[in-house]
Amino acid sequence: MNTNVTSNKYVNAWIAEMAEMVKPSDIILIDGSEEQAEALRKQALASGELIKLNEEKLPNCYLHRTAVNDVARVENRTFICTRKKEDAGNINNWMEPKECYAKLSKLFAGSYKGKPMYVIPYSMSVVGSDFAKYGIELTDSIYVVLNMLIMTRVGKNVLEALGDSDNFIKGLHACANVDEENRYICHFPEDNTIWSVNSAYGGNVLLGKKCFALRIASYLGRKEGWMAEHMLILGIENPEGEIKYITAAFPSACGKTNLAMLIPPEIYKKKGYKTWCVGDDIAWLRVGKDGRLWAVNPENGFFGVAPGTNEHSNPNALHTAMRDTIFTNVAHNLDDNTVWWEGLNDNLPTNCIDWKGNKWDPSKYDKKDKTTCAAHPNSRFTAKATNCPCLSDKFNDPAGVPITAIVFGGRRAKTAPLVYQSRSWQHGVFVGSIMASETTAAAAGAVGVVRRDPMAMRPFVGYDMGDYWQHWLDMGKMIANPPKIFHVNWFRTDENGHFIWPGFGDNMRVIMWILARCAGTVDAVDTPIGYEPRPEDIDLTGLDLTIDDLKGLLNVDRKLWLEDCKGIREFYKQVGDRVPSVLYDELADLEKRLSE
Ligand code: OXD
Ligand code: MN
Repeated sequence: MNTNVTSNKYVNAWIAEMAEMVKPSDIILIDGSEEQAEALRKQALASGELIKLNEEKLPNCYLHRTAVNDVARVENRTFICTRKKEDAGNINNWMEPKECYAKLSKLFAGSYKGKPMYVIPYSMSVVGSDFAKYGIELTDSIYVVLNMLIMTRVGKNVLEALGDSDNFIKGLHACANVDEENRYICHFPEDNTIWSVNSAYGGNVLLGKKCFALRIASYLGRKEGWMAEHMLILGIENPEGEIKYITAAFPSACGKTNLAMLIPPEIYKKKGYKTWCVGDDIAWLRVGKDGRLWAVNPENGFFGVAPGTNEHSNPNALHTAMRDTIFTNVAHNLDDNTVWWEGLNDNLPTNCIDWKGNKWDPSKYDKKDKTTCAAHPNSRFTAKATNCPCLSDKFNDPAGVPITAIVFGGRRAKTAPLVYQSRSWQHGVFVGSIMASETTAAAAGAVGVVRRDPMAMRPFVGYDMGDYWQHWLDMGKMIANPPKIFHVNWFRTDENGHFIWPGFGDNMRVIMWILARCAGTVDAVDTPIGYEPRPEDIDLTGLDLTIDDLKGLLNVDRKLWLEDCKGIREFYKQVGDRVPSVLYDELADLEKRLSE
């Protein structure tokens, strides 16, 4: 078998070594051409791996179903394998690298038997740009190849840009038996290596995304003086044509994709405001020569959650996914060979196959019982960024976009107000470090379980969390003109457990205050937790909300906050002895202000 499929000796030697272990029938280089992609799609259709959807209604769209035991990221089986345990930190799972390689080698051994090895050269960010980092993923799955072709920039030009360098991320993936008990997603940041075995679900196997662009990249960012963050990037254009960009970090399932593609409410649309999506999940950030922080979205597509996406919540995402898309684990509407998911519309399909591949009976569907869903709650669309109607024209700009504000957020029923501004970069880092989200019992009025998710990066930091916070603090010193840092919470509930704030496009009203603060054109109220808007400074025109409702949304309940501080202290202790002391100082200051 010819293992010399590239002209780079390091790449070829590594492919040969991996092929020796996984024993493929053949080795195929993915060149990024449409002809090759089309041939692979045909093959996947023939094997049943993909189902072709209605060409008129959903041109070039396909449906795929994963194994029923393989539908989401698996944090308990995700490992950071640094030589020293303390470098992975207390929040990550750790395995000693040699032990991990040995253990996984057994699972990989012979796992490609009868199948070719696909070699995917890909770039995160625009090929050749200052931000760009290259990876090669080896996989036995056509589904992975076709998803990577959408999610990253794939092709021979990546190999040309890599040249004869050994500076690339080596990703090895095998579906193997999709065995849950032997599923491992392992990262070796000191070796530029990712090994993923026994899964075929996107977040575990599209190695450019969470594995590389967040876990490995966060490690590289610390070493090289930049940042890899779990953030959307959004541009707001004012009637004069000036565009300000913000990034926002929310935990998974808190509406990042919706905010990234938001449509302005009428009051702003009429005035001529527009919004532009640069990214919906990941931002890489570097200090520019001008002393500002610049961001790119290193991805090339969206791997969005389908359920809940509809004409109201996110029309832009819906339109993006109407062509050239791979749907995973959604329902298959046999009447017109299209797709359906809970929350798409109220027309429950009567002739439909559910995500498990079984006939679905809509009369048995119970909204409160996820097991009766036609589409899996974590079903996805993999869609091209360039099909997004509101894609920013800076999407492919190698320089990225300058960031005016960084927004953190979570899902809190009572504690966090609608919005507040941090007092400084250091205080902003503190605000990010104490981020938390509650499990969604909120709808029933009960307060959910709080999960601390600093900077929305809990599952994605490729090293010790305390070191990560120190890196944020250090970056602040490198940025002459840093973005201002804010915190938002769209999810406050009333005494009946109903959301008070309308959310979705109306979140722009809050962003407008954030931008006004950054421009220095609006005052604020100094509260124990930070600066809050004066209620009259958030435009409520056209909303069914009063100034009193807004006062409620902005209220800081000192007792609840002091209680929360105890949880923060607990969490800091869990993170361990690398928590920067200035964050403890910030916590003490906060407690003092709350007690005054
Ligand atoms: C996530 C995702 O889980 O983006 O955060 O898929
Ligand atoms: Mn995400």
